[in-house]
Amino acid sequence: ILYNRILLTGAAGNLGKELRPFLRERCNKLRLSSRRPIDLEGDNEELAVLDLADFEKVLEATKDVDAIVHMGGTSKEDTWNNVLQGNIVGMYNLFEASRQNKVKRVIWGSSVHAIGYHKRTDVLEPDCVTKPDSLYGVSKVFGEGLAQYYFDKFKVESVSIRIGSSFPKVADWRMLSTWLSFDDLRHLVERSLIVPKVDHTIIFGCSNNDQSFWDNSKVGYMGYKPRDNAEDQRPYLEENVKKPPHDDTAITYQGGSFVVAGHFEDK
Ligand code: 15L
Repeated sequence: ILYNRILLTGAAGNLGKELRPFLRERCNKLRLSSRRPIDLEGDNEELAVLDLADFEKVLEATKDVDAIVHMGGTSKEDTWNNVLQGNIVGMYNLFEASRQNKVKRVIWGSSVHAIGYHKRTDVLEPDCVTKPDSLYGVSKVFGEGLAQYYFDKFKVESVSIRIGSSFPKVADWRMLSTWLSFDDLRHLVERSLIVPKVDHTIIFGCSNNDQSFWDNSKVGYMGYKPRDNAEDQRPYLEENVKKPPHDDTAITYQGGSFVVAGHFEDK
């Protein structure tokens, strides 16, 4: 047991679902937040149905919480209003509520899209210059800034995991560099919960990929030792997925297709 009560946001999302059973075993109470009601599974689960943009609800859901694993919000490029409500207002609400309720630590899913306009030939460290590739990426840069601010001023600790591509399998050629297996994701979240002092740490969320764009050696104190390697799935790509042309914008940059996606107008 790592903490008495953990709040998992985005509990019904792709990564929330992968983390839920694992977190359930590491706390006395796992509070799940989701925009829509979901069925409870373990007998130590409880539910908070809420929209992250609603501060009062977020304040209530963070009461008596020791740590937050925040996987909620918008997970792709979207209209400005959806990005604003889900990832900017939502992120502010979560940190402000954490300060008021004295939550010790927030671990959350930042993204490769915070640095997506770096070329794939660059090797990045966690303290590199940010280069968002979308409004979604801008919202992740905001989140990282907010996390740093709440640590510096209020000592709310946090880990911003810049998640690459966390999917069951390596599905395209870019993922040879960006893939994060679910096992490695769980290991990284566990390290983020366990390490005694994280201040505000930014760490790249990727497996031990031969073709990685990222170097986590400056945050070695996190003890993150990914075991999977996207390279093992190259045969699947060779057989099933067409190689993109070398001058494709979407493969020039680390953010892949997000550099060409959008810009969506609000309806
Ligand atoms: C992300 O940030 C998305 O949430 C995810 O669905 C993938 O698109 C990933 O980035 C990626 O770039 O592979």
